[in-house]
Order: sequence, then structure tokens, then C-alpha cells
Amino acid sequence: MPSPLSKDKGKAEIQDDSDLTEEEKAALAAAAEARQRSFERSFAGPSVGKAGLVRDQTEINKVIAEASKLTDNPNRYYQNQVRKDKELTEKIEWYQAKRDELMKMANIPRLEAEADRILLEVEATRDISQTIVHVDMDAFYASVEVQRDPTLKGKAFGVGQGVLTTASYEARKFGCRSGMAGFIAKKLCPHIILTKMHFDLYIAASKAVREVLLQYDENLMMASLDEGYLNITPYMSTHNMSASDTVAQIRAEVEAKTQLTMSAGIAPNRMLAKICSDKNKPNGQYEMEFERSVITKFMRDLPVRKIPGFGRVTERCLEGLGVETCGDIYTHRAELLVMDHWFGFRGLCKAYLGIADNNVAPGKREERRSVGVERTFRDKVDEEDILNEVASIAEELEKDLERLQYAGKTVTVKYKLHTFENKTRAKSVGKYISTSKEILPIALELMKRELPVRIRLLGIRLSTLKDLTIVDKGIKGFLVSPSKKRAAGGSRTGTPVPTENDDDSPELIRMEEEDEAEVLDMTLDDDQDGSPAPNETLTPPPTSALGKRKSSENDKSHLLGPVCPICSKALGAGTSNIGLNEHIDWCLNKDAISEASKKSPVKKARLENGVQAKKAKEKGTMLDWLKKK
Ligand code: TTP
Ligand code: MG
Repeated sequence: MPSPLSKDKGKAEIQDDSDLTEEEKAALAAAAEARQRSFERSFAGPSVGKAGLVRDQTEINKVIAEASKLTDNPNRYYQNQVRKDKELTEKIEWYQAKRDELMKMANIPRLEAEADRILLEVEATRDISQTIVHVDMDAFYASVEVQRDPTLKGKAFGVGQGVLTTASYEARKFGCRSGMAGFIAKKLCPHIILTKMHFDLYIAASKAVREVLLQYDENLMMASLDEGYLNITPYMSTHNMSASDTVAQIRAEVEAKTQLTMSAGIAPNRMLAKICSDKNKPNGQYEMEFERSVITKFMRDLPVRKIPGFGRVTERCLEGLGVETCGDIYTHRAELLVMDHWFGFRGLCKAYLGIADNNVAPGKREERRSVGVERTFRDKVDEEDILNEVASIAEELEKDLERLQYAGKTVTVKYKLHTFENKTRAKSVGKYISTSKEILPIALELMKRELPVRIRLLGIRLSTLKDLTIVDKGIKGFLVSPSKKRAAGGSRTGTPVPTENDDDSPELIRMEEEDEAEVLDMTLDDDQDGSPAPNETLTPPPTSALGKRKSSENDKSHLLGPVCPICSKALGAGTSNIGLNEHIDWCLNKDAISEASKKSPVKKARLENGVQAKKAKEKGTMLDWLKKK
């Protein structure tokens, strides 16, 4: 990024600015301001882009940040946000430094040409033959609550008392939204009413909606209680109806049957349909033109955050690389291509082009084997702190179980030592359990036996599940795919560096978060998804340079001179490709080993055996690609 500040002066540590020029001082002030705004934004939560939030978000973020300072729990939440923000900032700086390092030796026109070639390849996969619809109920729990208690109609209210699962559109005008702590909602909207939840009612309403939808596509893909995907292509053709008429009819039927309104998006793929369903919310529909040029134009100005699967962390990391809209992906394609390993270039191309999966098929809820929550943090040793964390995770797990409608018999506590070793301890009980009150004593018992430990990840998982939606045959399969609301789906995976997913904030239920693929070597459940997220989400940040690798291209063209892309060393004019490759292999292994040795003796040993380096090579990385010339 061009900046009036020299690299060293740009560092936050500057105390004395007397030797700075006016331009440098202004740049510093702007950077500080941006940092503060970004920090305040970290309080905004995952549902920050929700329909109906009309109050100025910057203002809201300030109120939330201020209110968070005043919790009973002496600043723990606030301090945690401060820590996480700092770590995310470091992570972004690391990405920036990596980008600069790789770009220093890159041949930009050639990188751009390669990026264009990949874009063409991705473009060739575009399919606009199917009409996909995403439907999403408006303020779902809140609307059901109004049916239960009509006095709530027209009022600012939230559903859920400790944490809001949703807010009425009247409350959203004040900035109240899903995932927000009740006390913060009250700060933003002092007259807000907080109601209890009534899951049985939401499930019944969802079932009624689903019955209507199934008339239009028997392969209906429910993504949660209140949203789903349909492929209406066959229906349109057999009934000789347009997409918009079909969808208007669906919405009218749903409303007639349930007295609840729904919004819908019509597009050639699931990602676009989902984005579109939010466009005319509440009680509206939006149809994307099935035209390549219209779609790409639509994507160009779309903030990356609007892409399902791009959460807060991805948003900020991409922003750090100059990418705020999908159009910026193209502008920065050379940098993003060299960052393929961390950002998944093909996924970004898909976002830029508006290309995604158009497959609509019922998910397989019955395949879920467990529901779990994990959190990562900096090393924790304090026993009380660890046990508090267990309690807080158990509460979060209860919410996920309630939401996903599961109970289970086996409680597993998983932790990761500071040496990166994973341990799990499990205990089964004779009856199905699902509340924190039931899970916590077991989890505590399991964890207490392990103390003292120095850990950096903690998780609780419930398995041997029972599907609580299978009350009778009619409801079976009703929640066919818990997919999209994946964070709520339980799996929290972690990197050594905290991510948005290692949140111990009141953001109990995090929907629309990015795929928790920021994983080194652990995943609690593997039964997520069905999500339309087109992206390959971020791979591990700085401390996990050897984490998950992305596939890359097999291009044979030269991008760099005989300069090692890892250590920047010039290898001499006569160095052949074989010589360059040998050097890169050596460098990769050397980096891998030194990286690992800073962290884990176990990993170090594995790496020294060449296992990891071989794995990385097999999977293919940007570096492999750079090597293949
Ligand atoms: P959403 O469809 O995301 O929200 P909504 O239906 O309340 O509002 P909108 O009009 O914007 O679609 O979620 C559906 C329901 O899922 C919501 O009513 C409550 C529940 N939910 C949670 O429990 N936790 C969450 O974090 C979110 C976002 C939703
Ligand atoms: Mg909804």
C-alpha cells in the first residue's frame, strides 16, 4: 500500500512525532482513526449487515463498545475485544508484509495474465440454466412471537433475554439485532421489550412453510428453520410461469397459510439468490437478470462482506489487502494470486464473477454426529479461568443444541496444549442431555482431572445424538440441512491465533460467519454446510504458515526471475529451473521446520521427517505453482 509514511515511521510505536512532516502526521492520525473505527466495528457482531438496521452503524458500534466496557464482568468482554482486535491487526499486518515480500519479486504483468487465465477458466463454469430461489422468513422468531402475543405488534422488541436471537424491525431501527447482548440492546433502545423464546412455535411455523415450498421443489434444501433454496426450473416449465410470478405465488401461499411474510431472491445460483433475497426485505423479492454482464456489474460494487461465507475476519483481512468490494478482487488480482495460499484465489474469482453452486438438494441432517463448540485463545493456565471458559462454552453449546434441536449422550472435552498437542476426554451418560446444566458438570469433571495444563484451545462436543425434530413421522427430515447457519451449527475450529470464532462475547449464535476453515489440525464436526459460500475461506494466518494449503494452478509460465520466492535470495543467472526448485524445496522445509520449532516439538519432528512439506507439495500451493516453470 503506498503510504506517505516510511515503513519504520508507520509503526504504531511512534511516541515523538516532532520529526514528522505534516503529511506524515496526517497519515498517522488517519491510521489511528481507522484503527479505532475498526476496533469499534469488532463489537458490531456478525449480523451487522441485517436488513432494517437503519441507524448509523458507526454510531451504533461506538455505543456498543462503550456499553461493553460497563459489563458486570469487569471489562472482561471489552478487554477480550481489545486483545482480539490487536491480534487481528497483527494478522492483517502479517498478510500485508507477506504480500509485499512476494510482490517484490513478482512480475506483475505475468501475474495478472495468469490471474486472467484463471478467471477465464472459472468463467467457463458459469451456468445460468437453472432458476434458483432463496427464501427467508422476515424477522422469523419475532413474527411468530407477534402471533403468540399480538400486543407486540409494531413494538421494538427482541426475542431472547440474555442474548437476542432476533429483533423486530422496529428494534432494528435502533441498531438492535441477532446475537446482541440484552443489556446492550437496552442501551441502544431503552424501551425495547425482551421476550422469551418459544421453539415449539418456530418449529411448527417452519414446518408449515416447508410444506408450501415442497410443492414447488421436492428437492427443497432447507438451510435453517426459516430459510431454504429451491430450484423452480421444472415448476416454471410445467406450469408455463415466469420466475417472478412463481415466487410471488409461493410467498402469497406461505403468507396465506402462516400469516407470516417471507422475502425471496431469484438468481442462477445459490449465492446470488441468497444475496438477492436480502435486497427487498422485508416482504419483498428481487430477481437477478440472468445475464453475465448484469451479474458481473452487480458483483463489482458489492461489498465482499455480502458474500455468504465472508465473515468479519475475512472482511477485515481483505480490506487490509485493499479489497472492499468484489470489484476490488479484480483490481488486486496479482496480489491476491500471490496470496492464493491464504485466501484461495479461485474462490475470490468466483465471488468476483458471481459464480457459485446451483445444486439444490436436501441436506442430510440425520448424518450429523455431533454438535460442538471450540474456542481458541492465547495460552491459558489459570485454573479458574479455564473452568470459567468451560462453563461459558457449555452455555454456548446449549444454545446451539437448542437451535439445532439435538440432545446427546456423550460429552467430550477437547483441549489443545500450548505445544499444539490435542487431547480429548469423553464421558457417556445414560440419558439424552442438552442443557448447560446437564453438560457442564460432566465437562468440568473431565477437565478438572487434566489440571494443571497450559492450553490454547478448549472445546466441548456432544455426540451420540438424538434428533429432537423427529417427533413424529411428519416432522422427520424437516430440518433437512442445518447448513448455512454454520456457526450455530456448532463446529468451532481454531487456529493458534484467535479468530472471530474464538469469541467469548455475548455473540452466542453466530450465523453468516465465515466457514471455520481456519483450522490447523482439528475440526469438531464435519457435518457442516450445504452453504452457498463460493469462497475458499482464509487459511491459517501467520503462525500457521504450514496449515491448510489450497490447490493452485499448473501453469508453466515464468513469473519470477531466478530469485527464491521464499528467502528472496538471488540464485545467480545460470540457475536452472531444477536448481531453483531444489532451492525452493530446501527453503520450504527450512521455513517449515523453523516455524514449527518455534511452536511444537511434535510438529517439528513431523516436519523434519518431511511429512508436512511433502503434504504441502502434494496438495499444491501458490509456491508450487511458482516453482513449476
Ligand atoms: P434470520 O433469517 O437471519 O433473521 P430473521 O428472520 O429474524 O430476520 P430477517 O428478516 O433479517 O430474515 O434468522 C432466522 C431466525 O433464526 C431468527 O428469527 C432467529 C434465529 N437466529 C438466531 O437464533 N441467532 C442468530 O444469530 C440469528 C441471525 C438468527
Ligand atoms: Mg429470516
